[in-house]
Amino acid sequence: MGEWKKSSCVLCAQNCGLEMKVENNRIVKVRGDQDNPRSRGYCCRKGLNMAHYAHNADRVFYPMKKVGDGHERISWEQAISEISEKMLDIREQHGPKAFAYMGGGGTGGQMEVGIGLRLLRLLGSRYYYSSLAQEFSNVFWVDGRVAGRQGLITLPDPHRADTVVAWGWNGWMSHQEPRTRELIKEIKADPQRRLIVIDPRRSETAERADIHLALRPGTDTMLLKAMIRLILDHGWEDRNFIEAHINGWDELEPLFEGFEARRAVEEVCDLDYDQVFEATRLIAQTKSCIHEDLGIYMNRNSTINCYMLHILRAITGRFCVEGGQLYPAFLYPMGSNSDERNPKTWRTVKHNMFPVMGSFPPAILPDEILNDHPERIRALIVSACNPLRSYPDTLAYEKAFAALELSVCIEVAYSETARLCDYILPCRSYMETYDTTCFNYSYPDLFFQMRQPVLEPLSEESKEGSAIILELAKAMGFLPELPESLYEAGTKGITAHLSVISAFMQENPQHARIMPLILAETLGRTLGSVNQALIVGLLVSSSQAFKAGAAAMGYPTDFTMIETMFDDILAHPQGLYLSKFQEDNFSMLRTDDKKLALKIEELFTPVKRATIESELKELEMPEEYPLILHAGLHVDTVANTYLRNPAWNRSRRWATMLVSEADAARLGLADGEKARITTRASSAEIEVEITPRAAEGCVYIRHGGGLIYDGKKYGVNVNELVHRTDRDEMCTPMHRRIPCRVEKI
Ligand SMILES: Nc1nc2c(c(=O)[nH]1)N[C@H]1C(S)=C(S)[C@@H](COP(=O)(O)OP(=O)(O)OC[C@H]3O[C@@H](n4cnc5c(=O)[nH]c(N)nc54)[C@H](O)[C@@H]3O)O[C@H]1N2
Ligand SMILES: Nc1nc2c(c(=O)[nH]1)N[C@H]1C(S)=C(S)[C@@H](COP(=O)(O)OP(=O)(O)OC[C@H]3O[C@@H](n4cnc5c(=O)[nH]c(N)nc54)[C@H](O)[C@@H]3O)O[C@H]1N2
Ligand code: SF4
Ligand SMILES: [Mo]
Repeated sequence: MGEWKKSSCVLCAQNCGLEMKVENNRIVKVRGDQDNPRSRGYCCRKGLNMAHYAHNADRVFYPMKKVGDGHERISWEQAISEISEKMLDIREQHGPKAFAYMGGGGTGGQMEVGIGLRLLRLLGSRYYYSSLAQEFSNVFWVDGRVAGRQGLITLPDPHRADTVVAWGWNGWMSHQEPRTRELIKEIKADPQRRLIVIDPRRSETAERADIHLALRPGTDTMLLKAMIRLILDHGWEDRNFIEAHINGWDELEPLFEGFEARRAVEEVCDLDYDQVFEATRLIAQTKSCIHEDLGIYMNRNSTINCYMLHILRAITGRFCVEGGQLYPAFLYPMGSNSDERNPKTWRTVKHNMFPVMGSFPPAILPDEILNDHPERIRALIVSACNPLRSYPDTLAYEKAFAALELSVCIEVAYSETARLCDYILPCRSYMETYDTTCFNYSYPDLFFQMRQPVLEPLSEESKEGSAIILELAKAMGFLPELPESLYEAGTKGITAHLSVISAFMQENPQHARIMPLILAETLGRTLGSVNQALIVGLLVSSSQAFKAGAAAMGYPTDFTMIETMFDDILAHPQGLYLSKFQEDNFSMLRTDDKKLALKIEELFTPVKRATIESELKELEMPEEYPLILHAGLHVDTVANTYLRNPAWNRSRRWATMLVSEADAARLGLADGEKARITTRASSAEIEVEITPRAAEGCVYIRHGGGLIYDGKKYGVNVNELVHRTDRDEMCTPMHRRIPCRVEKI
């Protein structure tokens, strides 16, 4: 009984290939898919628990409208007409700046966000908020400067490296690389390869390291400066690489002049100098790569730390080379280019904040709603994210949602966010749709997987997220009446359809802006899936580099390429390689001279100013809040907020706060007892877990707690403990350094 179907995991950005056994439209078994060429059978316990995502008591099955404290079922006609009327009304009265769109994509699928952003632009707004801007703004901003354009992100290539540095990254638990646990095991087994972990605590990854630099929390800036100084002092830099590929090195070098590396390492970072020396030598003199993650991104000095990480890689010649740091090939970029130096770039009305890679930071959204500026945000569409648990300062978010004139949530679940929204629109889950993500990074090969549905929609009333956006756009009059020929063309195949559409667009150039809507409406109807039509659109609008690489893989070079490729995609539910980029990795750069533009003048002063003395002073914790709360470990008992049913962790101890033995002794806390934690935002009672996994001076609460499942709340929502002012200059919340105090109850 039952049928095994190929799919992929949607619970983190690795999107491992999965096979699922389906009986009576229920997922009953899951295993890693050996045929997926990227993940090759790899799968973690989250993926194995996919049934909890697809089937659970919180699924929403029909449109709902808020009435009193709850929601009532309404029809699609009522939902779409009321929402679109209200939106047009708000635009009429307050103008386009009143609108924001949030999320729309994530680790499961991203076809909705393309069309969602189109709708936002048609409304006249650019206020897009997403999770990317609470983790990556700093690094994406630096990446944009170095590569000449935002949207060009760069990533390490650890599978082909001999020395892998995990810097503020707990890969054993969080993955974030293909087949991470296999990677770590392979390094361990190979005497030629090394894993260096830079993390204040003995994480699950640190436990498996050849070298663990357990630095004092928040002292990465000093360690980076020291490493760069050591490299220059010992002539370990790659002068040929610097000459050929770095722009502005002469002005950068003085930033590190006279820096006392040994003193910084010993007095600020609390590290052993010889160990740091050896780690630095390995980074400089072996085929090394560095994977930094939230320990850096959501922490103090994130922008200059990301900057110095790039400097470190560049001077050791590890950029754009195999096993180093690569600009990955892509079919579509993760975000757009938004340069804050351009006066046309939108800013927020309250904080005058700019977007990075097209996305505004969620940490300031409550303030952008809760103010009396005539152009404040009044209407919000939220989709595929759960700000009431994922974004900082839940209490501020609750107030902000209550102040909105219109809130719409496109969801599969009656989430904490959906509960506060005026309208909930039910979408099909990622197990019921065709979709894809841009996360399958590598260079030069471009892997692509269009996930295919493994389940029939659990509710006949649910729609693809992208189809819901299309409905709203149509109801607001953004789609003109289209000739019947456009609808009919698709029945003769994709090639025929594209040629009819292209003729139509030539005659009607004024419709260029709504091209994705036209494709979604017409080809989407023929294919029976808006997402599929949008994927065809991505292939059409792909870059020359992608197309040249596809031709090299044997795809036809004429206009039949798209249909041939799409057929191939459909025939490979396990995913396939679509393109092999032909030029070297430096060709991905968008700087005029194709060099790394490492000279970022705005960062010179902050880098110079970070001295041993200034850092020692700034590292001191306020008297009232002497401890550091690490607000949100991404360990294997959390899958962001996707797995709502706590049953998936039944046998595990997950709703605790990790405390070191030394701190527990000082505070008089025993394992298993409840303690009170207090921050600037709020306070909570939580069970103490005494563990060697906690660094002294820090306490840790796992991310994704406080979900209300089937009417009951489980665990502590760590974002209630984060104040929205706990953020940096890019408005990234400092979730890895929230000042707190802990008391025995
Ligand atoms: N199992 C599981 N995996 C996940 C997720 C999940 O929910 N569950 N979520 C996914 C998502 S969206 C993301 S973004 C990733 C996040 O993946 P990670 O970034 O690996 O996750 P964290 O748990 O934040 O680990 C950060 C590490 O930084 C360390 N750290 C804290 N302070 C400092 C410091 O001052 N300096 C340094 N050098 N290190 C420090 C912490 O001790 C911790 O071990 O995980 C992804 N994978
Ligand atoms: N304090 C603190 N906060 C954090 C973090 C932290 O470490 N500490 N980590 C942050 C990080 S790194 C990230 S990436 C964010 C993630 O935060 P979010 O971007 O909010 O992502 P998820 O928590 O995964 O929420 C996904 C939502 O999408 C819904 N959903 C599932 N399938 C579908 C679908 O097919 N369509 C639609 N429309 N919706 C669907 C789910 O029910 C869920 O409500 O959280 C961040 N928040
Ligand atoms: S590593 Fe990520 S994508 Fe792979 S099975 Fe685990 S949660 Fe899913
Ligand atoms: Mo994330």
